Amino acid sequence: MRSSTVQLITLATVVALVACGDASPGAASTPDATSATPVATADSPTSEAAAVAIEAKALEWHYTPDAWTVAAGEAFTLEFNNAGGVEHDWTALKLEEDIEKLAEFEESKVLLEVAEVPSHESRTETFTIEEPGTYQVICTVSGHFNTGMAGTLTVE
Ligand SMILES: [Cu+2]
Repeated sequence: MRSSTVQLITLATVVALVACGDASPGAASTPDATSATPVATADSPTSEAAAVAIEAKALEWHYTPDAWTVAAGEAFTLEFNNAGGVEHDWTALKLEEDIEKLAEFEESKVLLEVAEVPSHESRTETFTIEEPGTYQVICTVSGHFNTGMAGTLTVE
């Protein structure tokens, strides 16, 4: 008698555990999935929109536009489109390294560049600038800066 009672209790416990085990995942996953889905959907567009794109078009002898603004410490892509008839580049100089004429230019002053883009070609590159400030942008091809091929990149 005693042993069969123990067996019944044990069996009942196992059935209860199995029943709980079956019920728990179903009961728990349904509300979790419902509440988690909107959160994940809201997060995804925000993180994907982080890369900022700016454009620069080169003509003789200027950039269009000739002023750009990006956020400090955040990656941005620059699409540089040479719509002109000769080679151009887009070179941002380091802070405090602004020049007045091309003769003052040295490679050591270059912060970043999209170099040597042939006529009617485009380049897209991704950069990140950590330090806020106003950076001078110039075309380093001989004679171009002196005829006004320059712009301003603001990092804020
Ligand atoms: Cu140029």
